[in-house]
Amino acid sequence: MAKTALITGILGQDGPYLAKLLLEKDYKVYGMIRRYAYPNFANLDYLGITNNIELVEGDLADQSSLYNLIKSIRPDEVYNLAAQSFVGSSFEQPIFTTEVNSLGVLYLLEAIRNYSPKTRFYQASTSEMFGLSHTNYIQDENTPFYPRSPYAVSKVYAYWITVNYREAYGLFAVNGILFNHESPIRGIQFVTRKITDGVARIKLGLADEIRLGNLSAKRDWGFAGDFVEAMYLMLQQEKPEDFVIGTGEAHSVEEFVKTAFEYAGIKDWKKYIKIDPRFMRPSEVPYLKANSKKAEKILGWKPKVKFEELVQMMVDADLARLKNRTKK
Ligand code: NAP
Ligand code: F7E
Repeated sequence: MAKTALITGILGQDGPYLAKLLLEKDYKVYGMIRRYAYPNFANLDYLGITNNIELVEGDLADQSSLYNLIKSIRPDEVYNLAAQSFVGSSFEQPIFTTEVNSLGVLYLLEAIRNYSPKTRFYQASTSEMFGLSHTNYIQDENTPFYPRSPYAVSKVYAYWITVNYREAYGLFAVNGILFNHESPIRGIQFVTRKITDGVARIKLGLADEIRLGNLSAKRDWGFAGDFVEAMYLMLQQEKPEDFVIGTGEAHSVEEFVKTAFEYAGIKDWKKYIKIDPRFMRPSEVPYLKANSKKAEKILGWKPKVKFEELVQMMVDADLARLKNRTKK
């Protein structure tokens, strides 16, 4: 019998990549979407899988919708990818962020505990939980958390409630502590996509600047398509365990900007960058770099796409998307 999986956050970046992977493995995939007047299927369309997913309605802020879904589907696996995932907005909307990212996870775990305790559960945890915790400037599963935003704090709660339901009730519930991962379908407000979209617009004569905040922050940027394989592998293990997933390389925002402009053939890139205080954060995470040795050893997981290749893939996709536009 084909396995069934319920993916929350199916319209975001990771949902479509994970769904594609599971469909290739013959899963029946349910994708949870919120109630919207105009849902946006662009990311599922981009990967050509919109018609292969059974869309079901639910909201992480609505406990009853989650109970009903778990009760009726009783999936083999739940991948909880839904979140208010933008760190910047979490300073503007801390309560909403916490309701969705923290309580939403508890609602899902309670639904599984009560109605489908054999369901395996994946929680989308994040390197943001490490924040200022710079043990040796590289973070692994034993690095203490020091969250620096309402988003990161909300995810620390979600991390521990997942661990607690595993230990208290014996659920197969795990945390993937994923470092930044990007792709051509990355949300446009995240810095990588904002840069590649901006570079493509400048190259095509559609814009003349990119406004950015802190250029010195360093991140461990990988490719979303590689990272969803790790999510899948975590739920196929004999034992439920948490894993750090990243590339082991850190680059600054400035390096990302320079690489993207140079790839597009623009050398004097500095003149197109304007520093705008609106994009600075009240408390910043300056440096993140993953040690994924545990994942390599136990899951056999390693990233395939390197930093330069990722930047190029994203610039190419934005150039292709924008090439027929004209300046307004
Ligand atoms: P994303 O593109 O922002 O997608 C998140 C999805 O969650 C969106 O499609 C959104 O739905 C949905 N959502 C938000 N609030 C919801 C609610 N109340 N009920 C149901 N759905 C809701 O995020 P992503 O980059 O794919 O990341 C996936 C997950 O991994 C997130 O939990 C994120 O926090 C975490 N994470 C991401 C990274 C990364 O670098 N990408 C790294 C570590 C962890 P709408 O489309 O309806 O708005
Ligand atoms: O910022 C700096 C910004 O918003 C990266 C989410 O997926 O990954 C993501 O969170 C860095 C920060 O990602 C701008 O201050 C400079 O230092 O692309 P970002 P993030 O905050 O790292 C983690 C792992 C998640 O879990 C999150 O869900 O870039 N930066 N100038 C800027 N950032 C943005 N967005 N916009 C700027 O103009």
